[in-house]
Amino acid sequence: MITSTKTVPIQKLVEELRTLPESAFIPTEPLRQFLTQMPVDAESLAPYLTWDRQHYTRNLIDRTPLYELMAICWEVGQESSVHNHRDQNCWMAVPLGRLQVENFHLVDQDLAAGRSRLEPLNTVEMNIAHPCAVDPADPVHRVINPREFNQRAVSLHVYSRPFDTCVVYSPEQGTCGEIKLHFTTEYGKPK
Ligand code: 2CO
Ligand code: FE2
Repeated sequence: MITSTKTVPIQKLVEELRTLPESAFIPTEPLRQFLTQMPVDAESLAPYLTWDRQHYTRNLIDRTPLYELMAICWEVGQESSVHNHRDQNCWMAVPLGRLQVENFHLVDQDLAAGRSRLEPLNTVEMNIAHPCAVDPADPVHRVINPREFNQRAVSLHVYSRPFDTCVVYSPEQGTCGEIKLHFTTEYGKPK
């Protein structure tokens, strides 16, 4: 059986997120289900979509003290570093294309010494029907738009609370370090 859910404009998702109390951002499953029931119409994201052959772009849509919402644009073959989310919860929905999330277990890390050990856990696919939440118990991951998918992708990220730094890891070299995160556009305007 084919089931379809009507898409909503991004403004509708923003309105809904803004009604949520702090407690709605603590367990991950209810908000993941909420995103499943509210797939966003990719056309409504037009003001927030920017593309760069060198790096995925980060485009801020909304921010409150509780959460931030951004659109991330992935050219074919682009991927993020392996990274954490600073102990903040994260939900990702994919209004356009398909993406993989590769999850890792952090065995140990010494940030001051720049050393870490990671073990691969699993890889899951996200698409319009399947949003995902980062597992707070194993939050280290990378997002990949595999070359073989052969299409651009856009993901919507809800982070609660907002964060602007993260730790990036090299699983091969056993290194890690802190980086600052930057937006390409904010509220539809170049930064
Ligand atoms: N967390 C990365 C970022 O905010 C994107 S990878 O998926 O969460 O740049
Ligand atoms: Fe991430």
